[in-house]
Amino acid sequence: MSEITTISQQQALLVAVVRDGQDPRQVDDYLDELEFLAETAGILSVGRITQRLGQPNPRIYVGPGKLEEIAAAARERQVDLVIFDDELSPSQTRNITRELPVAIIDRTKLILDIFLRRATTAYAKTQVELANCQYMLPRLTGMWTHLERQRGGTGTRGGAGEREIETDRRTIRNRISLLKEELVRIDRQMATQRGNRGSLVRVSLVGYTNVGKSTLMNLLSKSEVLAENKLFATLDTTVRKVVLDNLPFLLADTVGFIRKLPHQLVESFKSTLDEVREADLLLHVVDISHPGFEEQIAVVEQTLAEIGAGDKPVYLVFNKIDSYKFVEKEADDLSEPTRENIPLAEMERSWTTRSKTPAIFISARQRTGIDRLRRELYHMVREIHEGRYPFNNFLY
Ligand SMILES: Nc1nc2c(ncn2[C@@H]2O[C@H](COP(=O)(O)OP(=O)(O)OP(=O)(O)O)[C@@H](O)[C@H]2O)c(=O)[nH]1
Ligand SMILES: [Mg+2]
Repeated sequence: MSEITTISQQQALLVAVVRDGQDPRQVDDYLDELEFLAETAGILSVGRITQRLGQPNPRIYVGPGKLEEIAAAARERQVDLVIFDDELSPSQTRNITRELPVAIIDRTKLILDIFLRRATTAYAKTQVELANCQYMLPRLTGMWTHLERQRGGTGTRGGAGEREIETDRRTIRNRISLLKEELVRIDRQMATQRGNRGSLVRVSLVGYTNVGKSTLMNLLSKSEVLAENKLFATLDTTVRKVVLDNLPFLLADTVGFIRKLPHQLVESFKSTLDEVREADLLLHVVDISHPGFEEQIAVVEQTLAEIGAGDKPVYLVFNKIDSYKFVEKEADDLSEPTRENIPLAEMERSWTTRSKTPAIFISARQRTGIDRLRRELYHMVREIHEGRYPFNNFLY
């Protein structure tokens, strides 16, 4: 939906709270990710401000002194907005808006804005608009909305009276019921479509955003799904029939996951994710060149559990081995080895032997390991198929 604030070509300050016990390197990774999210939304990040706290301040997210520092930095650098790395509560949003000279946006709204822009099909648009309305409803005061703009409001400052806000709320509530009805209708249609797919084994590509799921989909199914170096390039599930050595199965490419994926989005993408929930096998794609890949695996596993797909058989596909960085440790360096100090071969050995989950190391870009991936996938699909149809030799 284009009516609600979308932002472009603006400059922003990034703000994050570092929880006690969090490794500063990890916080850097988090802010890199927030910067990448901002970039995907067309926003240039010009500075980062962090504060170490046990928990974010319930009233204003950071401490009062820190908020003054942020206000001063925003003025000095003449940024257009401040981005917070967590979802702010409606009251935090109001309180912070009062203290800062520029507009604010939180991680959830940033992700919602990216989804709003990237949604192309009617289905994805409906899902995203619903999530966005649910997010906006309790935040109508203090946030700049299209409704304010329409009546010539004052930009970032809430100038609307209580009555007008009540009208806005009613408008949004009505819109929410309409969107929900629309989704129920499409859901029914989609369920029928899935039902019509018959008895083929279903495999779903899942994983963190930007790890190479669509690239792999294109490689395995010879299709042309959009793959690019942006977060959330894929919002709609694409399903293709793939045939390996006479063995046909269905392969689905799905929306990527991310840390703190807004719950409104998970909720409204429920049916898109039904494809994952109903899959026989998940290809969990991991970007091994990303410094935080282990945490990304955990985020994906947690999200899978949340949508009720936590107990599916998984094949771990470690992608992007071509950009894996290895830094040899100096002999006199006695510090704990970090991930960069582990050679790829050792990483591979430990993942393929240590876990019960089958794993493979590949590069979709350079096509390394793809034949082996096809072979192993063939055997897994075949096993599922034979388990289901013991008397069917599936040579169609
Ligand atoms: N270096 C390297 N880059 C890769 C590889 N595979 C994919 N990429 C790049 O990674 C970026 C993301 O690829 P996608 O296939 O769009 O990733 P995705 O997981 O579908 O991402 P979303 O749909 O946004 O969740 C693109 O720029 C790809 O070219 C690989 O093996 N090595
Ligand atoms: Mg994709």
